[in-house]
Amino acid sequence: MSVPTTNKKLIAWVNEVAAMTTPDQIVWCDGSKAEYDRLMAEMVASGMAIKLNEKKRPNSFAFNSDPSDVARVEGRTYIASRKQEDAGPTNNWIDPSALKQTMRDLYKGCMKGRTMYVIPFSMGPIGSDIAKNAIELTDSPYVVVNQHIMTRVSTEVLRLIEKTDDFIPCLHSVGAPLQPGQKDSRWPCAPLDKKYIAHFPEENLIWSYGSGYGGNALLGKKCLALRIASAMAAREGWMAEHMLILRFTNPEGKKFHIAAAFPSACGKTNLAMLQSTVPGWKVETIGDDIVNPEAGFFGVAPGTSQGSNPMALASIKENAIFTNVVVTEDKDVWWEDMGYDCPGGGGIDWKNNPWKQGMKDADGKKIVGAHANSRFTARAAQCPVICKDWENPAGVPIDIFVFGGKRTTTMPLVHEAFDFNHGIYMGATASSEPTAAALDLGGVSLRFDPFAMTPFIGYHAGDYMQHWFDMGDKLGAKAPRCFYVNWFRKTADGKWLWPGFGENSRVLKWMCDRVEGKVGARKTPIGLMPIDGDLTLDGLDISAKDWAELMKVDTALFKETVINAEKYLATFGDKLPPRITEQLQALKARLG
Ligand code: GTP
Ligand code: SPV
Ligand code: MN
Repeated sequence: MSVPTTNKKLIAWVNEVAAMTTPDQIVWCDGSKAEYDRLMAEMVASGMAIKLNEKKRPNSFAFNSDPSDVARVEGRTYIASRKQEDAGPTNNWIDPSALKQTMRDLYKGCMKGRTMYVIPFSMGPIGSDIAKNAIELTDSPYVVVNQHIMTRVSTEVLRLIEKTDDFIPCLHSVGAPLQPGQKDSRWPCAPLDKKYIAHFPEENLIWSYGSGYGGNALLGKKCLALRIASAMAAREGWMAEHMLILRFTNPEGKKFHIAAAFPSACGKTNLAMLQSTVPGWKVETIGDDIVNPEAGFFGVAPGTSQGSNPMALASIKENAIFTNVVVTEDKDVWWEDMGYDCPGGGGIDWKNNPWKQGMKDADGKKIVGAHANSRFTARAAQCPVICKDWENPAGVPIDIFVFGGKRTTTMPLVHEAFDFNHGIYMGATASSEPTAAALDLGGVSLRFDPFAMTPFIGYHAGDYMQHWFDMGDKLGAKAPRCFYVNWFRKTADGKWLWPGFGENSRVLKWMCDRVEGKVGARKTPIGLMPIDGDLTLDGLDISAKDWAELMKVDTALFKETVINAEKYLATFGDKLPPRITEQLQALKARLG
């Protein structure tokens, strides 16, 4: 294949990587439908992909990963800044030259027997001033088809690179070379101790080895748009955040833009596509994971149902990719809590084994059909409530920041920050119980996850917090209002206290009413909270007792969280912004 670019830097890098990884051939991708169809046909032929029922799920495909390769691997993710202190306490660090040497040894000959794809892609609308041009080199055709959906893959990106002589290089290999005649596995990957998801922030360089799954392999997502971008943003004075964005329009037509940072698998996709239950108020989706350069959704499948997220279901009616779900007998997809029993009673489970719903293992434990972190990939444009401004290069003005996480105790349904600096403290001390999106966290029961960015801050988390204060100072009165929510409070006997999902619109409306000054608030030690009656519960079946529980600030419990926060923040050493300490002391004083 001839080389479709004149950019010397790009050609030299592709040649250098090819010399190191020795693929059988190099294919330059163009992002066309023909390319997508060809790769899918090849993967169906090789057994890697299952073509789904054309009538039930047109132009859609299912994949099963290797059981060892099912989620991001935070323990194998590195920020290799020149100085260790620049990576900070929340990141793994290896000296960049040492890491490069280790990885070069792994990369040597690693694409043998495979094709190396050169994917020109843009994070953000192609050509926008704030979009980033990048190239992913990968030996995974699964990555190519996913990138077609998640990013803008196009030869136009090559033209821009020729003009600017600038791109972000992203190198990826599944780390499974093939010997002559060796049969490929269905999902090639390397063992955990050979996996490296490496970032070199001073060079805007990404090297990933050994995993084919999600954020480990679709390098535009967490690696580029969060880890590398957050480091660039701090240098250049902008922000890269793990947030959904939605537009909430009231009956008078006034639009509010809300950005919410929840940790992985804590409900960003749900909130981004919420079906408002407040009469006259309407939600439109702008993005579901990252502010906001993506072209698609890589969403958690289990739990996605007509009841919990009808707009996500509508987005995956066709042209979708499913990874690690159940493939039913009639070749459709199914997962736990999809809202109905598995049609036909079973199918092929995420491990590619025959499976029946209700099956139990030797210990009597239910065998799930879909992995808890199984995902769908779908174009954002297929979402029925996608906002017409979702690709507007000018962006949208954010009115409200929401922070939160999964807390079955302690955190009330909603509270508001006294001011932006207090909001930063709220975001900085957000905490969550672990989810299936990162399984290698050990047995921790609670994790502090500042701004839902712990696994994604590409530099020192203390500097990152200071960057929030600097941005707040720059924005002044234009800084968004800040709120903290918790949809996940449970009763002592384990039932959800709040119905959640569409009903969360009631909480969003209260926030908008606050912004407009339409309602007052009660001052509590932790922040401002709704005056009874302002957050409408009309038509909801919530007892006064449950409501009181949802709104309760248990001072003793909260003090415990503050003590833990103080311990956690102490790990930032002298990089902890003084204003965080001030907020912490003020909160302690208010709690008494
Ligand atoms: P990443 O894509 O991993 O960054 O995560 P995400 O935040 O987009 O996750 P997603 O929206 O897919 O979260 C799904 C999980 O959150 C499922 O377990 C849902 O059941 C749960 N969830 C979302 N909203 C609610 C809610 O309002 N109430 C309750 N109880 N659970 C919710
Ligand atoms: C997350 O884990 O926050 C995700 C999924 O959005 S992944 O892209 O795999 O990181
Ligand atoms: Mn995410």
